[in-house]
Amino acid sequence: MAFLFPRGDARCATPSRSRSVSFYAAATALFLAGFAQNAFAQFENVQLVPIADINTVVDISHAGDTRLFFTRQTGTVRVYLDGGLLAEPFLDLSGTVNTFGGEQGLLGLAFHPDYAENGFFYVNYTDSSDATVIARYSVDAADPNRADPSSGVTLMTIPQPFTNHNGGQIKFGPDGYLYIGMGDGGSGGDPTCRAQKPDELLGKMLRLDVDQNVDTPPYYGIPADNPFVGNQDYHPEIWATGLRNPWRFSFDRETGDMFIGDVGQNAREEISWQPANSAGGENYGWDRMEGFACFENDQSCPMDTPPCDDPSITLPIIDYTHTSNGGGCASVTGGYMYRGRTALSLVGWYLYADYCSGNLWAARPVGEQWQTRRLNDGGPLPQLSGTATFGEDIDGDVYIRNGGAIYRFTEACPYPAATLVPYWNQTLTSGCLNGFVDVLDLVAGI
Ligand SMILES: [Ca+2]
Ligand SMILES: [Ca+2]
Repeated sequence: MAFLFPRGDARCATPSRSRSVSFYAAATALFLAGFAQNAFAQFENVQLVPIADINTVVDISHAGDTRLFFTRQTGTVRVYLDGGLLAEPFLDLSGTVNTFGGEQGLLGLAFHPDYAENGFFYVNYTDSSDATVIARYSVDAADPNRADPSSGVTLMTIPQPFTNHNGGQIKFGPDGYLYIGMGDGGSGGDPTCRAQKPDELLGKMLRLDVDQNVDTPPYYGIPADNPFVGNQDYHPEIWATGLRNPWRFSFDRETGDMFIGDVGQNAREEISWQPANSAGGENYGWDRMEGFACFENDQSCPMDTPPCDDPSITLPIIDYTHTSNGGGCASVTGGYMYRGRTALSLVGWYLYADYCSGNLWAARPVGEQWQTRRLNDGGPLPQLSGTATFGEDIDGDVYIRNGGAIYRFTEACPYPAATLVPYWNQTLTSGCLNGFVDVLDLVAGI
């Protein structure tokens, strides 16, 4: 390290202080270089910490405060507060939802961006006629941990020809509009090409303005800039087309970009992506395409449906084959672009999983491509099971349902300062911010 010391430098009015500053600045720079080089390459300290035992959870959401809301497919919403589950459900729709089919039930929950003021939240469920229902409820005026069960109003009822492929996620985008992920109506291979038909709400991403008609049916309006407004062939609610069964979509809380996990047929599972400045109208390809591959030339599709690989089709950013996933059952579960604080080496990586295999991946853009990495192919995380959903809290920390429990992504932090001393000028193998701060403190304090 001798080169770091400005010995004999006559220009230094206070050599000792100058030496000290130079030395530690250089040391810090060396440390930062090592940190920057490996912060995104090393996940071995990432952990999944269980926070609650609760089964059948298919959605995890927050209401703009520190509570988490666990939506159970069987019809109830439970509140997670101060490290525990409240005994009484926030909402109980178990007498309303139909859960006979494996993909039916209470599937989605979204709180209005102004929930603290208006108390509105929205649910997506399948009813006794197998239809998808989008409904609005209000919080109990006297109890913030209970909904008013009599407050429900229905925005949309969308018939479903089969019991599978109901989509189910609803989320408010950064634009304040409510997005609804609709599956293609089910069976297999989209038998009547619903996902490509402009007069079908199935197989689409929908976008509603719930601040129109607040007090009168249908309790929503059409955003003026929805892409097909004025086109008589299309339902005006349609934002994007060509989805098979969007099982969990999300918005990057930093950029506003949208990620859609779209469940495939027999060969490929995919993640689609939409930039925050999208004007809508994307065609995600189903059922001309399954992921990056051609699927079928369904003659029941409209005449102007683009062929496989047509430039007008928006290809996914990621797909994986069922074979690579272990064969047999495969079903992607879309997650979140990680922007949290408890597992900092994951920041900037999009998390997703496969429900069947329990495989878990992180992905990030590298140039025009997306680099993907398994997080549980021998480490750092265990093989999962029943990964039905991810969720994000008010701070951006990310959760996952694994079987009958909810887990938080975290990292083994902080390192004891003594552990870091031998490595202060070497490459660290963790992106742990607490460790990082400890070392800076350590360096500054020498
Ligand atoms: Ca078809
Ligand atoms: Ca697609």
